[in-house]
Formats: sequence, structure tokens, C-alpha cells
Amino acid sequence: MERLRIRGACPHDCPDTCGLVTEVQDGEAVSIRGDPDNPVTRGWLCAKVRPYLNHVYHPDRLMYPLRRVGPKGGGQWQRIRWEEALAEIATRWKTIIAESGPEAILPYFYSGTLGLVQMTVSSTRLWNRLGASRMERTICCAAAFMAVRATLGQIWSPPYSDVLHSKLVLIWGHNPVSTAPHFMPFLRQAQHAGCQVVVIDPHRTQTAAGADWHIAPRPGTDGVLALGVAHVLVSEGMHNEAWLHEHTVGWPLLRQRLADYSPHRAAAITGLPEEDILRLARLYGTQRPALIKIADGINRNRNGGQNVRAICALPALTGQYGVRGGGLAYSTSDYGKWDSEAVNHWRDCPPPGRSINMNRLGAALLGEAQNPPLRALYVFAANPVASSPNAGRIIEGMLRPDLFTVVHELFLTDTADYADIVLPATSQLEQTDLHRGYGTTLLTYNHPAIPPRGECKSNWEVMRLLATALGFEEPWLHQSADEVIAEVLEKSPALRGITLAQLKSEGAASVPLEDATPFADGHFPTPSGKVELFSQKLADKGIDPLPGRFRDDEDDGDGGRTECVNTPAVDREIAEALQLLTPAAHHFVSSSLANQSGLRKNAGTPFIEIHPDDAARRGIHDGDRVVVYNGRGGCRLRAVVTTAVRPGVVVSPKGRWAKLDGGTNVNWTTPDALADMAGQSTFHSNRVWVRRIE
Ligand SMILES: Nc1nc2c(c(=O)[nH]1)N[C@H]1C(S)=C(S)[C@@H](COP(=O)(O)OP(=O)(O)OC[C@H]3O[C@@H](n4cnc5c(=O)[nH]c(N)nc54)[C@H](O)[C@@H]3O)O[C@H]1N2
Ligand SMILES: Nc1nc2c(c(=O)[nH]1)N[C@H]1C(S)=C(S)[C@@H](COP(=O)(O)OP(=O)(O)OC[C@H]3O[C@@H](n4cnc5c(=O)[nH]c(N)nc54)[C@H](O)[C@@H]3O)O[C@H]1N2
Ligand code: SF4
Ligand SMILES: [Mo]
Repeated sequence: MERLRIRGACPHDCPDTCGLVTEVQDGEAVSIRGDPDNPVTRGWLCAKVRPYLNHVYHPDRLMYPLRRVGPKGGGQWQRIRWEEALAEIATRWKTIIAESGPEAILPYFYSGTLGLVQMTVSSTRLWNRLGASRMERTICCAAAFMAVRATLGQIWSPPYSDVLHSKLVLIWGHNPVSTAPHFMPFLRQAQHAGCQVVVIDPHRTQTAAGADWHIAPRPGTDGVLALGVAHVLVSEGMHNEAWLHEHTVGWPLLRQRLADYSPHRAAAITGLPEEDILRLARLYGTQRPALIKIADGINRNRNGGQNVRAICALPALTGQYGVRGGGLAYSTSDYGKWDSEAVNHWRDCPPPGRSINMNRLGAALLGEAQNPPLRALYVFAANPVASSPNAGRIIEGMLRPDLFTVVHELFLTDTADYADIVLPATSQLEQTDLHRGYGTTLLTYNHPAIPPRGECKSNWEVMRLLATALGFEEPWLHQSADEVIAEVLEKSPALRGITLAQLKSEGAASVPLEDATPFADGHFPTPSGKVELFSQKLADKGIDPLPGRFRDDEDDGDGGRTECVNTPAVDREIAEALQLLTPAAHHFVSSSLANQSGLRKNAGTPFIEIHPDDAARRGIHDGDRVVVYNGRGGCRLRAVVTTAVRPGVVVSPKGRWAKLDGGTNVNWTTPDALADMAGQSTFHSNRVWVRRIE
């Protein structure tokens, strides 16, 4: 039989949202590659997704529903039929709803897939209809979203290719070599044409290694660095007073705050030489267009929101918003937005349930959520035990004998291990979806390439079956995936003119934009129509309306030291604590794909990078096994002694499966305290001790 070529979209949490082309023969996928016609993918996939067929055909894929037998977490399962699984879930939930109300049920999901149908609609409609507790989506980028929206009105960014117009690029707390790889060919081309690239990151990442200048501040001090730069821009007359006057709100107030951020003081706080702050300011103040490119690593700390606010002020000081090749590149998330009512159907639902911050999952299960306490958890497209903070607490919560947990997954993950019922999920090649990139402005349709493997079902199909089992007859709970897509397209003003038929035949379509350069018309969609350096909206929420007052980042919240205070040994250890950053791994997407043997081999033994001075003080040599721990928990890693990290900072990538690597991972140490805005996670405000294992 001839080979079919099926077009699709990469489902992973990655701004590039590549177009895929899968070749299928006799119902089996035989090859996968990047869509040559997609202007971002341009025919190639990253190292993570190139071997995607190994993921689809992995021998460990879940093929049928399972019911726990024996104790929770004991690893003993019995195969059951879908009908039994659905009936058991519906019966348990109905009892819980009758006794405690629907808010005793919490759905937990995040970024296993980013599709409209399999994530956005699957995480809303049924749960809204049920009146379940709502999960606050705060693990990744909530503070940065709030900060950028408060300052600029919307999260808009230029296309990757616009960097070809930049003379200077500051890549600030972002590692696109690993996390936005299709930006890199454009950046390299710009560099060849003379554009200077500066990377600001406490870690010498691959992106930093390829820059013209790498600046390594203390983690969490970016707001101070930005205001130090702003101070110099003003004191040396490099700022654009006329632009500030015309296009911003609050400049006189912010200017007053800059008095606190002399380069001398900024140097003391950031740990950078004063000359570097002067040099950075002079570079940024004189090179035009100058682009600042950020992502989310920078917002996962106690000051994440205000740090991003301070960075957003810089293009305003130099009048670079609206300039092609200048301004801020963060995300395209607010272009072509899905209509909220079409997604949610709130009007047809009971009043929204209470909300629970996803970063506090362990705490919520252990009693922080009251009236009613949580009695049922439904996890899909997420692996909280491996990827959410303070994992030890999550497990403690999931072990509660009275909690009823369902996990819908492709694999028996660290989280699925604690379920009562496990349901098998389809991979992207087995499901229909529509994807809107957050680094691009493309909508890409995902045709299913092959039939579902085994008894696997997609998220949305399970939602429809659960709706039936619960007796909900609303048509919007029973649409096909294509009907969902058609409804949302039709009702979303921002996507006017794009049809399902067009997407199905052409594969992708561009979101309609007024101008590819954001804010080119000088208007900002904030309440004032200007850049809000002072934000009344933030003030109304009880948040400092100006950047410039930062929290003490040494304090990592409630969990770090609770179990071991007041002994001399512990006092000594606290003095020796190192700040642990746990950024993206090059070979995995969070914990997704981290069970693929080829990728695991390329990633090597789980490791932690430590500066030679910190290693020597602890008697640690390169290659030694170390334990990394604090009051919350710990994990075992291999030490890599390197100057790629600053003294006082250690780095170990996120994403490892605990069960494959010694039983725990870095998230046994990470704090579940919240940042300064939007309930954001604070993974990087994490103090640990590192000790050699004898
Ligand atoms: N290969 C790969 N790609 C991914 C992912 C993955 O796991 N692997 N995850 C995806 C997801 S979920 C997301 S949200 C994006 C994230 O994309 P990025 O934000 O680019 O990724 P991170 O590695 O989390 O953080 C970027 C950098 O921030 C640095 N950093 C941490 N704290 C600070 C700080 O306080 N100041 C400064 N200046 N730098 C700091 C880290 O050292 C890191 O190099 O990537 C997506 N893409
Ligand atoms: N230490 C540390 N931890 C972090 C971060 C950090 O910087 N440091 N970053 C955080 C960030 S930015 C993010 S976004 C989160 C991500 O956290 P999660 O959203 O939990 O992401 P993953 O760990 O990749 O887990 C996704 C799971 O979904 C499953 N899956 C994939 N597709 C489907 C599907 O279609 N249906 C179903 N039912 N399941 C599917 C995959 O098999 C995988 O097990 O991690 C966070 N964790
Ligand atoms: S993870 Fe990102 S770079 Fe890799 S294939 Fe998917 S969208 Fe493209
Ligand atoms: Mo993320």
C-alpha cells in the first residue's frame, strides 16, 4: 500500500509549535519529520521530538484501564474494562458530590499537550458543568503574564525573524537553544550580520556560551539589575524623555525609585561588577533597535512578577516599543485568543467553584483546602509528582486512604503510581486537535495519523464519556473534536475568517494581525492606552504598582527548615546553603519524554553543576555522587564541578522521573511558597545543602 503523509502539530509545551509530517503505511507510522512548509519549523524537529515514534510505540505505553489492587502506591494493578472504570468513577463522584458538594473534586492538568481540544476545552467544560474546584494555572508563567499585561496591556511579540532587524539582543533568563530552538537560526543569522547578543543568566547555558557577552547575576536579582541599568540610562542622559512623556504612565514615580539603584548598590545586590552594569546600560542606551527577549525561567522566584515589570520598563525608557527589531519579545499568547465563552460555556453552568493554586497541591490535599476538603483528584496531561513543587507533600496527600484518584496517562508515571484508577491516553498521532503557538502566530491543525493504540482514548473523548456517565446531556459536552474546533473558531472574533475546512486542507493558518510589530501605532491596550510603569490595576489587587521593592529571596517560604531548626549542626548547614536552579533539560519537555531510553542516554546520569570553590569546601570532586537536600526532602545526583555556575548557585535540570532515578528528583526540594504576583511558583527560590555521599 502507498505511504500516506499526514500533517500535524507538535503538542509539547514549547513556543515553536512545530508542524509535523508523519508517514503512515498500513495503519502504522513509519517516519516523522518537521513540516518543510511551516515558516518556523522549516523542515526540522528538535532533538527531543525527532525520535517521537519511539514514544508512540514505546513498549511501556498504557494500553487499557487499570484498577489498583493492594495498598496505594504499591504497584499492583488489575486490568479492567472502560465500562467498569467509567461506572466506578461516576459512582464515586456522585457519592462525593451528594455528601460534600462538587468542589470536593479537583481536576489537575497542565502541559502534557497544549491543544485547544485536548487541553483547553478538556480542562474546562466538564469541570465547569460539574461545579468542581477550579485549578489556578500558576506553575509556569502566571507572574510574568500578570506583569507584562499590567505594563503593556497584552502579551504580544514580534515574529522570530524580526531579530534580523536588531542591532542588540538581550536574552534575559531564557535558554532558547533548548527551549525555543527554532529561534536560534534567526539569531545566528543576525549575529553574522553584526548584531550583538548578550545573555543574562546565572548559568552559562548553551545559549550563553554562544553569546558575545554573558552576564551572570545572582538569581532573582534581575529587577535590581534592570533598575540599575535604568539609573545609568537616566544619569547619563541616554533615556528618551519625550517618548516617556507621551507614551507612559508613572514615569516621574519610577524615576524617584531609581535613586535607590545606583550602579554601586545594584552591583552589591546582583553580585556583578559595577563596570558591567555601566557597560550594559551604555550598550542598551546606544544600540538601536535593541530587543529584550525573555521567557519564563526568570519569573519562577519570589520576585518573579516585579522583576519582569522592571525589565518591561527598559524599552520604554529608550522609546523602543513599536520599533521593528526592538522592544520586548516574550510570548504571542494574547494574539488570536480563543473566545472564553465558546471554550467554557460558563453561561450554561452553575456558579464557578472555588479555586485551588496548583503549586499548593500537596498542602491542599493535606488540609489547606477546607469546606469541603478535597476527596477526589483527576489528573490528566500532567505529572505533578515529578514536575510540581514539594513532591514529598504531594505523595503524602495522594496516599490519603480516603482520597479517590484517577490518572489519565500514556505511561505509568510517578504520579500514576498513586492512582486508584489509571486510564490509557492517546498520543498526538492518535488524536485530533488545533494548536496555536505561543512563540508564533500560526494555528496548526493536527490530523490523527494512526488509530488509537490499544484501548487508548483522548482527553476529550474521556470527558464526553464521563459526561454521559454523570448524566449530562448538553450538546457542548458531546461534540466531536472537529465540532469543538469549528465552534471556537466561529465564535472567536480574533480568528475571524479562519475556518475548520481551511485548516484541515492547508494544515496551518496565520492569526490575523494589524501589524507584525507589536505597538507599532504607539497605542498600548492598557486602561490608559500607555505603557503603565505605574499600574493602578496592580494597586487594586494589593500589589505594589511600581517595580522596585523586592522581597528577600533568601527566605524560601515555610517548608525549607521546618523539621530541623535550632541545632548547631543545622545552623552551620543553613549558612552553607546553596541556591538551586532547576531549569529546562535539553532532552526532555518537563517530565514528558524523560522515560525514552535514547533521550535518557543523551542526557546522562542526573547531575548537578557546582562551582569549584563550593565543591572544594565540601570535599566534592567532579563525578562524585552527592545528596542534595533541605527540610522538604532531597535527591541523589552526580556532581559536575564547573565554572558554568556562579559560586553559591547550583544547577540541576528539571524533568527526571523519580522512579527511574533513585526514587526522588529535584522537586523533592523545591518550595511550594508563592511569588509576589498571581500565585506563581517559586522553584528557583530554593536553598539546598549539598553533601558528598561516602
Ligand atoms: N528542552 C526543553 N524545552 C522546553 C522545556 C523543557 O523542559 N525542556 N520546557 C518548556 C516550558 S514548560 C517552558 S515554561 C519553557 C521555559 O523556557 P525558558 O524560560 O527558556 O527555560 P528555563 O530553562 O526554565 O529558564 C531559562 C533560564 O533562566 C535561568 N534563570 C533561572 N532563574 C533566573 C533568574 O533569577 N535570573 C535570570 N536572569 N535567569 C534565571 C536559568 O538558568 C535558565 O537558563 O521552555 C519550554 N521548552
Ligand atoms: N524544578 C522545576 N520543576 C518545574 C519547572 C521548573 O522550572 N523547575 N517548571 C515547571 C513548568 S514551566 C511547567 S510548564 C510544569 C509542567 O508540568 P506538567 O504539565 O506536569 O508536565 P510534564 O511533567 O511534562 O507531564 C505531562 C504529562 O502529560 C502526559 N501527556 C501528554 N500528552 C497527554 C495527553 O494528550 N493526554 C493525557 N491524559 N496525558 C498526556 C505525559 O505523558 C506527561 O506524563 O513543570 C514545572 N516543573
Ligand atoms: S518540542 Fe518544540 S522544537 Fe521540538 S518539535 Fe516540538 S515544537 Fe518543535
Ligand atoms: Mo512551563
